[in-house]
Amino acid sequence: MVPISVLESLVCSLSRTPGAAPGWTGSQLLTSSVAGPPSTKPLLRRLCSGSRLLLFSLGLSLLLLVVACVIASQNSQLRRDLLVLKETFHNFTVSTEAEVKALSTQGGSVGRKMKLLESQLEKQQRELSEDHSSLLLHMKQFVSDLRSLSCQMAVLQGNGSERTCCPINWMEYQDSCYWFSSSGRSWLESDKYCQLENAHLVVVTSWEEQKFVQHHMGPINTWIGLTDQNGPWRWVDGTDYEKSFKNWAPEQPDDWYGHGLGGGEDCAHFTPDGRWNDDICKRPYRWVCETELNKTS
Ligand SMILES: [Ca+2]
Ligand SMILES: [Ca+2]
Repeated sequence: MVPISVLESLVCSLSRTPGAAPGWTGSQLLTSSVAGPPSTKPLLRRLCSGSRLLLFSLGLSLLLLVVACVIASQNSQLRRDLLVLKETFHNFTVSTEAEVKALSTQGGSVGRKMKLLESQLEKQQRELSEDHSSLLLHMKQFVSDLRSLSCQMAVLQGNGSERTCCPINWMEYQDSCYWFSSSGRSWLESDKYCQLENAHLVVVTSWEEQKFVQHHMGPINTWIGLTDQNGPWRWVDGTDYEKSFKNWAPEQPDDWYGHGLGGGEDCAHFTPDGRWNDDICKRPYRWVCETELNKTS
């Protein structure tokens, strides 16, 4: 395929022959050739020159055709390469998405396992901490028992004239020793039990002592060493009732006769909320014994 502009330029080249004056047309050339013998040679030259140009233009056209074919071929190859590239990219994208999904799934699984391990670890740490606390408590108790035992030995060797430590299974608090019953007896039997232990029913003389006893007995009726069986209210160890700590429940003591069991109410006890009430002394309530340290027993 030869562009029209190329052909036009070829024709123009034909019209411009060597030796011809600028501005001559083809018809002038023909007229000049048929005019006489002197112009035969230039005409042949012109003809020869025209054939070369024609061959040249044909060759050029062929070359352009070849170039066009090569370009078309390369274009086709490029399109095929592009298609292959697109397909490869598509495959790559699909496989990458699949891998990302697989990684995400694996990541979730690993995260769940990590959380499980963390919770197990926390549980074990808690258990270990509880065991440690329990062990410390037992150690403290063991040391306390040992001290108490050695103290008891010293008391026995020295005829027990002075109490410097609490008996085994008694609890020490602010210069006193306490023993908490786990069964119920009447007030009189409870008082007798404590006396046999060289102690007395607990005498509560402060809010701290009230809370201590309450804490170790729990919410349950508990006899204390306060009675008005033989006159006015008195503490069993002689502590002044009028001047000392009190924690009566509202409208108590009321010496109530309404129970119909004979008599009123002459013995004091902790009610489940810790406040005091007077009740019939023969009720089987739990009790607490107390003995003071560093005191001749
Ligand atoms: Ca006391
Ligand atoms: Ca009462």
